[in-house]
This record gives sequence, C-alpha cells and structure tokens, in this order.
Amino acid sequence: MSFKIISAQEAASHINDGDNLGLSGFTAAGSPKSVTVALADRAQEFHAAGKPFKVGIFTGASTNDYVDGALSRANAVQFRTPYQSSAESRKFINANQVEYFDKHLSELAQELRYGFLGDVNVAIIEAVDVTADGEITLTTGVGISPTVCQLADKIIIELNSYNPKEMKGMHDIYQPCDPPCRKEVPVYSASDRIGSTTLKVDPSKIVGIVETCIPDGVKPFSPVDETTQKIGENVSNFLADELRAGRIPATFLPIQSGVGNIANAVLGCLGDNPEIPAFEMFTEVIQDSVIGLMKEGRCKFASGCSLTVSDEVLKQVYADLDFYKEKIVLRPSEISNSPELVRRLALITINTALEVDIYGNINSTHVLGTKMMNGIGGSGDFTRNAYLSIFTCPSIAKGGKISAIVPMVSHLDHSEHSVNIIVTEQGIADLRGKSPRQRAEVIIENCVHPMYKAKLREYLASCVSSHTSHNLKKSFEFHNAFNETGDMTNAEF
Ligand code: 0RQ
Repeated sequence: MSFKIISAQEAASHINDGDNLGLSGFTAAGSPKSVTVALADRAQEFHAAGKPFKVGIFTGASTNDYVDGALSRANAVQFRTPYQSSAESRKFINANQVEYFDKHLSELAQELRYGFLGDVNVAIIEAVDVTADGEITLTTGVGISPTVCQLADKIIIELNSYNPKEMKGMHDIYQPCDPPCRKEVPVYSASDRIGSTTLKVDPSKIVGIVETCIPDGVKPFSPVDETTQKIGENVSNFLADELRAGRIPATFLPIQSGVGNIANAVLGCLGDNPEIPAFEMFTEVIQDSVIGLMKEGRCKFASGCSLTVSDEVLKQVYADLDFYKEKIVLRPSEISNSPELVRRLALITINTALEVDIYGNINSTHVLGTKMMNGIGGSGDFTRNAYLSIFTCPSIAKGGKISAIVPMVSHLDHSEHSVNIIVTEQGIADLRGKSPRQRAEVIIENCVHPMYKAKLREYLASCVSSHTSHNLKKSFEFHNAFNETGDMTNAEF
C-alpha cells in the first residue's frame, strides 16, 4: 500500500469539531509539530464564522508549543489529559475553560482500551519511517502511540526527517493484554526487550503522511545553582550511606528520576560520587545528564519512555547512534511506568514536591491548593511502588515568602504511606519506621528553612495532641497568610 503525501492543512481537514485526538510522544520528544498547528488555524476559522470547534486531547505526557500552546491559544481544547506543563494551557485550565484531569501516566493507555474515556477518533503519530504494510518506526518518544493507533479510526503520520531512520532498534513496543487475560509483563531487568522495534498498525487507517523536518526543541538546563547542588549532594550522600549500611545491594538498584533542574543536579551528583557504582535507570524521561553519564561510563543503561534531551545533546546521540542504541530502550508509558515493574525491579525513585507537610504528605500539583501547575505525571506510578521513594524540593520558594514545608498540604498527591525520604537543601528526613510525631520532629529539624522552624513548632504547640496532631482551625494559616499578605512568615498560631 502506498500512502498519500498531504499538507498539514489537508491532514487537519480530517479532524472535526468534537473529535478526540490521540497523539504520539512524551514531553516535547516525539510530539506532533505540524498538523496540530494547522488544526489550531482551522479551529480559528470556524470560530470566526461563528461555529464551534474543539477537540479532546490524549497524550503520553506534556507536549510542546505546537500542541498545547497552539491549540490552547486557539481556544480549541475541550478536555485534556493526562499531563501538561504549558503556561498557555495552564492559563485555560485554571480559568476553567478546558476540562483537565491529571492522571497517573501508566494508567491512560489501559483506560482508553477499557473504554473509560470515550473514543479516539484520530491519531497523529510522529515517525522516522513507515512501511507499506504499516510498520511505523517512532521518533524520540513513545507514550500512548500503540494504544491510540489501535483505537483510532484514522491515523495521520508526521514523517519527521530531522531524526535518522537508523533510530530503528531503539524502541521496544509492547502492549499488555487486557483483563481477564492480563499476564505478567516479562521485564526482569532494565535492559530486557520484550516487544518489537516498530509499531504495527492497520495501513488502511493511514489517511496520509505529512512531511516535516523539525527538532523537538528541548531547552538545555540552566546551570546548577547552590540550592539544587546541595539537594543533589544530600541525595547522593544519603544513597551512599544506605549502600554502606547494606540497605541497598552492592550492585546498586535502578534509578527513576523526575524532570527538571533538581533532577538534573541530583543525577550529576550521583555520577560524581565515587562510592556509588555505575548504575542503570528505569525511568520515564531520559534527560541530558543521563547521556553525559553514559559517555563517562557512570550510567550503564537507561530504559525510558522518551529521549527528552536538548537539540545539542540529541545531535551527539545521533552522531554516535550505535553506542547509544545498545544503552537505551524507549517503551510505551504503560511499561516505562508500570507499577508491576517498579516494584519488581526495586527502583530508587526521586521526584519533586511543590509542598510537603510535617507528616510527610506531598503536594506535587496544586499551587496553594487550587491552581494546577502541571499534573501528577509519573510521580505516583513510581512513588507508590518504589523500593525507596525520595522527594526533593528547595525548603523555600519565592525568595522565602513561601515555605515548601507546611502544617498540612493544601492538596494531596502522595500520602505519608508512600513517602520514605524528604530532601531539601537543609538536609534529609528519613521517615521510615517513624510515627507521625517522630516524622514531624525529623522533618522540622532537618528539612525546614531556619526562617520557618519556630513557626512550625508554634503550630505544633497549638495542636490538640493526638496520634496525628492538628489544629484544624489553623492548619492552613501559612496559605492564608500568603494569600492575604503575600508572605507566609506572617502566619500566626
Ligand atoms: O515558580 O516558575 O514562577 O519561579 O513553582 O518550582 O523549584 O523550579 O521546580 O520546575 O522542578 O517543578 C513539582 C512543579 C516542580 C514539578 C514541580 C514555584 C517555584 C517555581 C517551579 P516560578 P521549581 P520544578 C516526571 C515526574 C509533578 C510531576 C512529576 C512537577 C515553580 O516537578 O510538575 O513529578 N512534578 N513527574 O517558585 C507555590 C509552593 C512552591 C511554589 C515551588 N510550595 N507554593 N509555588 N513553587 N514551590 C515528569 C513526568 O511525569 C513527565
């Protein structure tokens, strides 16, 4: 079967008001870059003619400005799931102009197959190659591509020649059977391959191919600052202590790490610490620091869902593809984030909190309890099932007007039952085997910024003493003080 080469505009004309789209990629890596921009123009033409035009969007994770930015600006999004990190889409979400539900990333593909979330009408898939019988070689991100290609009525391919066809071999495409036929996912070490290198789709569903040549456009990290460096050192010293104490095997355990500057600094410090042996990663996002560690022999293998590296680093990977193909595997998000595999492989998970409370509950998503930041992403998939779950954050935000450690979290993503270790630039709180009273003591003593220690002790003194002591009239005084005066230090107990 030969496929028609079509323009992005023609591809967009296959998408109608009310359709649900399933998109390839995971973060900016492998997300569409052309058809969604033409679709935003199409929506605006409809709106100008007084006609409605909105679509629902399913993705692996966050996307790029060509997807969330363009479609939000065109007011063309009906609902959005499972994760976003775009300033434009956040604005619409917090104004309640887009119905957004953030979900554990491992769950989306199966919930689509179970029929919980409606139809997938059109899949838009970025590829480096597609054969006449419908074998697609994906680009830098896998996400939910296998499932949306299976469910969609129509598939549009964006054939992006920025990426080399020789990438073939980096992906491992596998979809578990659904209940009651589900069996174990047979991955027993980070480097196991269980599927195929290409994604096989019904070629009769491919309505056309749009040719592009556009990089993912991932920005390099800002240089590591003093606070993130200290957090990174605290994590790596803690893990070295655990290794010495025999609580981590001498061969070490695979690492999952979130995205962003803190995660980048933590990985850098793990690489620099001579006591930590060369390690493997079983994670969702493979970022710049991992590639650096591979070159130095400090990271032996990385299993992920995307190669979310800056354009500069991606060029280095493509220049030495044979070396990296042996050390990297890209999997669908329901496998990269599979709770079954996280538990079996015994991951050390490192994620970032917005807010932590004195008992170890974590808010990763809602600024001051109400405004959506990004979403829970994969942090819940990993934290709940980890061998050792670690949360990091700077102890203060906004120049000290916000304490990241509060009496009670204003939104709960990860409960005290799943969280083992809290790390700030101030120090480490090891919560394992501690009662709520003991947890509060170690968090305040070791992790809270000196500006807020006395305030949190005053809060505790004002509490009705109980197993988990709280003063429900005052639990949100930090937040109230910030909302009323712009500064949490004005909280009074
Ligand atoms: O605001 O941008 O205006 O300066 O929040 O904070 O410290 O730069 O941290 O960029 O790593 O993001 C939790 C959001 C952290 C992210 C979160 C303000 C602060 C700043 C950002 P400005 P930082 P990061 C892998 C796993 C959930 C998903 C996840 C996240 C901005 O890590 O989305 O883990 N995690 N996925 O000033 C109000 C507080 C604050 C605060 C910080 N307590 N109150 N504002 N800020 N603390 C990824 C995937 O799943 C794909």
